[in-house]
Amino acid sequence: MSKIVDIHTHVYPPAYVELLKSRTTVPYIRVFPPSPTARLIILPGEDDASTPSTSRGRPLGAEYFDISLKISFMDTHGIGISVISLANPWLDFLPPSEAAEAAAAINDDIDAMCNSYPGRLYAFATLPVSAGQEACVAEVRRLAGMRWVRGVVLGTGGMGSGMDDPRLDDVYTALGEMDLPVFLHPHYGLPAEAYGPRADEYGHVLPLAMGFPMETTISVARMLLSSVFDRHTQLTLLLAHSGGTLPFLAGRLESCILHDAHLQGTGKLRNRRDVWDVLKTNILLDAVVYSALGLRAAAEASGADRVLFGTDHPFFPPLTNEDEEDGGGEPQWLSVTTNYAAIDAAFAGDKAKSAAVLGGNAVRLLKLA
Ligand code: 5CU
Repeated sequence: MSKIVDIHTHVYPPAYVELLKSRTTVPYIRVFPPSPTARLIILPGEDDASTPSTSRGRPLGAEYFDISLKISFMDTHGIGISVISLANPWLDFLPPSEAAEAAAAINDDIDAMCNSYPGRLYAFATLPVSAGQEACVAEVRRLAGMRWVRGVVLGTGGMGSGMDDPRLDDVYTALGEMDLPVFLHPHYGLPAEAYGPRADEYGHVLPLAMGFPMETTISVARMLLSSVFDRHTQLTLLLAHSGGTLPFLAGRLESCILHDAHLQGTGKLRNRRDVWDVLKTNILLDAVVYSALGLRAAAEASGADRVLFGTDHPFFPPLTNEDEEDGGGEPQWLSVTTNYAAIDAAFAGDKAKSAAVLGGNAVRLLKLA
């Protein structure tokens, strides 16, 4: 049987945890006495003292930084290989003068983690985005010497001005030349007003379920509108959460482009490749969408040979252990079993497609093993 590969699975290396502990504003780690539990506060808007405690970050368990717990999690869920990445907000917030050194240290740490479990862990590296294009290109070139690195993770902010920022051109060229995909991941969500009044009564649901996917969708739409994929035909983008809403909205995006007098008048998009072409050529989608319907849309948009299983570990842990059926061993995470069930249902009867999404696509596309 082919291996299951998890390409959406995060880690905060211990040095990053120390960095967050040393800070006093978001992103940071702090306790809220009288509770002794350290909480990880990373999302914009999460640090409002008037909100209920569940909105104030999440408890920081060892699963966020202890790589041996990643391996236990993999074993519990039958996952053979994980491609680990630093979680949000990466190094987006660092002063430019600190970013290059921090990125190199974190990438070395993550590569060493992979090396301690040879063949079970690979990595998407981090770039010193606040330090600018030269620093990013230099780090991309340095990644060539790292045995386990298979791409880079970037937030939708890019180098601070979005993924359609022309200053990213040299970075995209370097990544394309080295055949390193960008794992594009949301963090910032939508402006708070978009969630409307009383949003803080609803925990993290609106930013995570609605904000994250829309953020990714808008980011890729901007790349398409600014001809990034026409200039960088070698660039591969792996989109978190099955592309947000891109598979569903691709037709509308294409139609709006064709009907936009201003855009057409600029002539910039005259020789552009259409949205469908880019989806099937430059874009990979993870399978972290928790439904057969969402997965079918992803497979229809980019091809079942371009959809890759993921878990989002260590986020979305079980809230209780009550679901544990046999009362022994580690509990299965609902967030993972839901994704397995969705893959089963989406490709019912087509074992080859299920196996490809569960691992075969990742092994082939990321050259694992
Ligand atoms: O639960 C969360 O806040 C998150 C997050 O911040 N990043 C992520 O990748 N998944 C869930």
